[in-house]
Amino acid sequence: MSLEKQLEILIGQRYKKNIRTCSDAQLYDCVLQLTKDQTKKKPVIKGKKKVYYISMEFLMGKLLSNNLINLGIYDELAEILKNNGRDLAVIEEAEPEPSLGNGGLGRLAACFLDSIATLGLAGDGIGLNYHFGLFKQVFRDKLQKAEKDDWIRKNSWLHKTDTTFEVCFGDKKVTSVLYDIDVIGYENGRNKLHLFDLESVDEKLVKSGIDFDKEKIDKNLTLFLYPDDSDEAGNLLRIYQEYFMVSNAAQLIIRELKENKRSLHRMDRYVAIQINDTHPTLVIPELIRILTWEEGFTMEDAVRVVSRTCAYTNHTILAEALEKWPLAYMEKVVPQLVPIIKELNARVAKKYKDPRVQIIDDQKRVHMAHIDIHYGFSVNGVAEIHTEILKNTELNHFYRIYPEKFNNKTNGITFRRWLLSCNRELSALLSDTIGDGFKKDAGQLEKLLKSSEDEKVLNAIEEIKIGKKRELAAYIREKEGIEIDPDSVFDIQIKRLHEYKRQQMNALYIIHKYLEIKGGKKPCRPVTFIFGAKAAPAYVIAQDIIHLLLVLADIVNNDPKVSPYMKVVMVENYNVSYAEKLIPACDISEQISLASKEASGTGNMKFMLNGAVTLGTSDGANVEIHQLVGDGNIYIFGEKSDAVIGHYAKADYVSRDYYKKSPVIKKAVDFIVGKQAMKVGHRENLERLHKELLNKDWFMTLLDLEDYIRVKDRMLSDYEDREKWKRMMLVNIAKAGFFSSDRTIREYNEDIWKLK
Ligand code: 26Q
Repeated sequence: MSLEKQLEILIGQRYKKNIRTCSDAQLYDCVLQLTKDQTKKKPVIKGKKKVYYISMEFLMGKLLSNNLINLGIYDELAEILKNNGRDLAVIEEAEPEPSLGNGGLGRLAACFLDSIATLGLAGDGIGLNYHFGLFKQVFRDKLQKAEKDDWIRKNSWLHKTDTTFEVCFGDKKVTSVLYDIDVIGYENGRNKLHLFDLESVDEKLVKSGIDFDKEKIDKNLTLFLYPDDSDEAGNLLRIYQEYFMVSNAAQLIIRELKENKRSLHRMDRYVAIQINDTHPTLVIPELIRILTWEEGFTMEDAVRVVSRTCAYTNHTILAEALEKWPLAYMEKVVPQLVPIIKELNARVAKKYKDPRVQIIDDQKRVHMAHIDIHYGFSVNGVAEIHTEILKNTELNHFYRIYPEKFNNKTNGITFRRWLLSCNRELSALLSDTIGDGFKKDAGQLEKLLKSSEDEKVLNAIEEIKIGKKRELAAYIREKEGIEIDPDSVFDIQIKRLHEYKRQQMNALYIIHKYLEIKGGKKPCRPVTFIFGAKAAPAYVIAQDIIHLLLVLADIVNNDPKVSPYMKVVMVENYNVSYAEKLIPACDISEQISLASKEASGTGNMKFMLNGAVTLGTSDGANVEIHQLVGDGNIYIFGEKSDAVIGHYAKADYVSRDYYKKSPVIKKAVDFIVGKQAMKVGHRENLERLHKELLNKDWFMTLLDLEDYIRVKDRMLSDYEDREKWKRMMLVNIAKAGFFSSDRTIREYNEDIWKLK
């Protein structure tokens, strides 16, 4: 039966209407069902060995387009809808975005699931089904407010299974329910994302905003994702969540092994467990507990086989973000794991005297990463420079013990979402120019280099960019109520708000430009500065930086002398769906973290793939982008990571010195507490931020500010050399193939999982 007929039948049965007459929501509902029916026809990927990717976060984004593309029916369905006067892009808007991640780490997990299935590898994700996910961001009075994000619908990609497990905590026992989402490989079979939920969860516990009763673990455990990206203090609920996830994971994995009649003694032959940052670390002691207590293993045997099964990925160098929990918390939440953890600690202590490698430190805190490194077989960083820093500084004392465990796996992104789906125009141009091969083998994008002098191709790339900028301008007009000029340069910084990512440095550049224009120095072309960022609700300075950006938007956009030359937009509730609209429209990709602090970054790769040029520091994957495109196709500025690490070691960075020395810096910084800003902003937030920049500036904003201004100005003037710029766009697209997550996953499989 044709796809069209199937859809007509569904709409008729459910709504007694047809494709033309049903509402957008009804059409979405039936297209969702149709896609799920098609998915069921795909075989579940099987293999002798399977990887379980355990993660507290899976930032999947909307699934409709991606699934249709991977099923190979996107074009057909789009055509059917079009012939009936409907638009697939409009229908897609009806899909809520599952908000099950904070940022990079969660989005990476989603890209990895796509690539694992696409490569035909047997591999499932395991995580939690947070009812309200990460908070929804709204701006009130130029401040971020957090609201609950009620994303779950009656009909969705979630499939409720009949799998349930018991999970025991120190003071209570709860029951889990498993929901599955199918993960479809591109022209391949399917795997599963397993999301565990709490049977007794109670949504009514949420009062206003995101406040809820933190004590009632048996009702609140899966209500929210911990709204943190790397430096806030943890709490008990987080440990309850972590153990709930890994206890379910361990039970599921062991059940599947037994179903397949595999010997648990050789678990490592059939299973690889990838631990996504330290959050799922407790799976190690939990598996050891089950094997020794319930399966009759000796401690020796259990430790050996679990250590050969588990592998750990580190995603951050920020010392304050490494999880260490008081042993007392463990005693309360998971007393059954405490003897195991103590035994693991004792074994380490017997062999190694260095206090820096102990699992339990002298303040009785349990270091999660240390469990992973001692009792896993692989430790990987997520970009070359990141792995080098781990080996040479942060984890050097471990590297000396286990050099063979350390390896690098530079991050990647799925091209299905970040090119084929979000930029169909560019994707079509590439097909016309270099053939379809790049869709399965991203390395083939390099073929585009042959066209680097071809006017037709270069102009087509530029035209596509202009089209995407127009689309974004229309979207921003509708969503944010701000008019932006598609002919201006689009300069975009979108990522979680964190001081080390230095949105505040970009803000200082904006102030500097504003003051220049006020002083009569007009830029040759207007610039639109676009930001998107959520800040952890408890992260005070991050909230202040958001406030500053909203204050600047108000001042700049409402100044008739300046606004023809520049605009500032801080988009509300930045998420994956917004990223899919912003990234194809970008000219300048802001990747300006303090060197050594951004483990990799993945937005940088998405921008490059869509023809934006990077303005960045020598940090994370920027370093590899630089190596690939060469000096002439990227703008690098700022101190290098060695120098920065040196500043920390010598404690010799004094931000006030930079402020005193440079009138440009001083003027920009003082604008934050000047009359104009105070008039439209809040004194408390602005003064606190000003003080922070002058007295602390832990992430060295002022260190790189002058160089940033210099290089960004050069970049803007180069933008006027359209021939040069178009070639830069082309080279960036052509060289982006390396950053396909298919390549990353192939490496994980060859070096770590060894599935086939
Ligand atoms: C820690 C303790 C308690 C509660 C929560 C947390 C927590 C939560 C989220 C710690 C870290 C995260 C998220 C980290 C993250 O997103 N890291 C990013 O990972 C990307 C994928 O590898 C990299 O590209 C980014 O550079 C890195 O910042």
